[in-house]
Amino acid sequence: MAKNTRPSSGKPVTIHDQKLMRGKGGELHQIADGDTDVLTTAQGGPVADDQNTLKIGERGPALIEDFHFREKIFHFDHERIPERVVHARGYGAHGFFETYKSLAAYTRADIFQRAGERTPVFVRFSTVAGSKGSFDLARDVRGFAVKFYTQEGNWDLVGNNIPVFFIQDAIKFPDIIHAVKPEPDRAFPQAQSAHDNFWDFISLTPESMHMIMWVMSDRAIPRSFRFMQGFGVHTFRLVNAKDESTFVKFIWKPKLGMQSVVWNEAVKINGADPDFHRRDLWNAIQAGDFPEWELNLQLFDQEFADSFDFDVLDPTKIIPEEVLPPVPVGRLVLDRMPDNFFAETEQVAFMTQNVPPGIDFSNDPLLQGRNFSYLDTQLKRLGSPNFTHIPINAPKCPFHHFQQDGHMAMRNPVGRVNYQPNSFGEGPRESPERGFRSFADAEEGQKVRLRAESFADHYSQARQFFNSQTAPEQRHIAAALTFELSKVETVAIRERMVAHLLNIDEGLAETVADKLGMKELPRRADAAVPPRDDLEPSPALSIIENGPDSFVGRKMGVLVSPGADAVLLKKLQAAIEKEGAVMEIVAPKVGGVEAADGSWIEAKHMIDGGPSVLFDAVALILSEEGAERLAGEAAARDFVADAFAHCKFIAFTSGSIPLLQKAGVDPEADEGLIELDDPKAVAKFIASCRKLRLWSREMAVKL
Ligand code: HDE
Repeated sequence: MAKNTRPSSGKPVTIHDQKLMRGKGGELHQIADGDTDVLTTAQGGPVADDQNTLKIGERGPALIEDFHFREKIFHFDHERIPERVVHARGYGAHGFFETYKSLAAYTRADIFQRAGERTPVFVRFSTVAGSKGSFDLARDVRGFAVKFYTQEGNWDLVGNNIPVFFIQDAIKFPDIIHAVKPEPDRAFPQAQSAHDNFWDFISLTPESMHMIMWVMSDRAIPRSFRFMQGFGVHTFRLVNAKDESTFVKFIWKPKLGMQSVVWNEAVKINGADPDFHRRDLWNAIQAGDFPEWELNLQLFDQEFADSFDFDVLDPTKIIPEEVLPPVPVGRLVLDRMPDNFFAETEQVAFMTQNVPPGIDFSNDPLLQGRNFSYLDTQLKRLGSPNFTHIPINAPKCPFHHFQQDGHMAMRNPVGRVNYQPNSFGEGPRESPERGFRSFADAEEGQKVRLRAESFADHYSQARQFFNSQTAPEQRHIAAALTFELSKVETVAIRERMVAHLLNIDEGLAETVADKLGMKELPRRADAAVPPRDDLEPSPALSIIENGPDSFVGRKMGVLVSPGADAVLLKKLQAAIEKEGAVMEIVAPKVGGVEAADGSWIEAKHMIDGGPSVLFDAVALILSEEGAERLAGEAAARDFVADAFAHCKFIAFTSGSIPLLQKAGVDPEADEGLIELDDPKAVAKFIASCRKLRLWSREMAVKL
């Protein structure tokens, strides 16, 4: 029956066999048989009408017999799986790991035997506290989980961008996570640690103080995944063919160097582009700028471990790089986005217990607990013990076992024999030579629930971390603590926190107490062992000290107006591209502007949609008339004022001065403002941008 109907957009069309296609303007039009595949049900049956439910008469009730409708809605109703209980918001990419040289002396793991060998990997970055739909720039730890598809099975290095953790024993994990997540009665705040429950727990848990210093530092607001370090956190073991063990800590170092944003910027990015980190990774990989990290190992033996006051099994401690220099052993390159987010990034199942022969666990009580949790959680999320049948989780090496059946079994073993030993000579057999052998460490003792004395020092490394930061970084830590504690309503919690800070740095404690408006300092918290004040600062812990001195991989936002200087713009663009950076144009209208020479400048953003927080540096290429007009727009004034307040480098044409002035920025305020008045100025500007931020401005803007 032919019928007149009105699709959601476009003109009414007459639909016969429902072969419709959306045109460029969004309109639906009929297409001939053979142009595309025929739509089918999941059972493969061709579908004749996907627009109308089966009814009795045009205006009548729907029929339960409509199997296509029922299948479609049934499937839709079941599209969601439980989000991860932690690290729910994440973003993944494919790539490879390339081994630099054989590590056979330390490990028999196949992945580390041959120089130049490439192993496929899947990496998922994440935040911890927020739900799946939360924003990217939360102040939070970032997950850095790597699945290596090795020739001896999957190895999952499930790490974070911070090398220590809040707690020393896995039994406290539900508590810390309950405390940081939205409070259970009111269901807020989302993706924030700035609330009473979190700080209540922390203030009662001195072992978290080292981690707190990291989480309050700029590490917790990274510029993007591409500019973060990653850490395995725990001490692991490498075991060689002679069954000799070496302790190891894993560190990922980004080739582009580290970079973070400032808090005021993070808050604004979350509004302007909640997917800022996702988009950054997507854009970089799609543009062929493949992000890269080097895997570094800190290798040590028992004697070296015994030389410290702290325990290398304690995940709240680091071994400073200056004490034990990390050795680069390979590189990780991410070069392909998943074809489908759900199938790959959402369904990927990382598990700390996935280790190949030659890599083994230590007794770190957090790691031991994780080895239970990760398998358990996959069953809840993916709903079947056959989650390894999902392609993203399946090994890429040959595998043979007798596991069978269960929900969604797709790879049941074939043949008669599904057990061993068997006398039919069929099926796989264990291999004492090739198989995983646990390192035969000698263990004995009483069954106890005790925390070792060697885990008792909670403050010394927190102090060392703080002392290793540059002045701006220390200011950021103080500001973050003040902000977070200002959101805590219970005064006693604020005081307990300041009491802990007194054991870390008195100046820090005093600043925070003062900014919180405390009338007097609380009594210093009791420490289980006296904090040490003789630990050497570790410059490797500072982001700023280890700046890249390069603008490679960064993004420049250029604000243009009608009458802009197109020649200058081209010169700037060439210099940015030569530097290996990206330029995006912001204009009053997204359609672009006409330049002074009559050429057309295409824009990527309109000014309201392209605030300067999305860029690492900005340039204003405005005609005087254009600048005067933009000076009347709040979004344009914010563009300039924010770039200045966030200590970014700003280049400008003389015509742009009216906008600078209206935004409250003196064009001669400091060396971070560079007038593009002569041909050499472009090169000078790019050279300045390599410093990324002009931190000396920060005190003047009092952000
Ligand atoms: Fe996790 N963690 N975790 N964690 N973790 C999970 O596993 C857990 C810890 C980390 O992108 C869960 O598949 C316990 C430290 C990352 O899919 C769960 C303890 C470190 C990811 C789990 C910890 C991590 C997770 C939730 C305390 C850094 C995301 C979903 C002993 C070294 C992986 C899932 C991805 C995810 C348990 C502590 C890193 C519930 C019990 C320390 C990067 O199994």
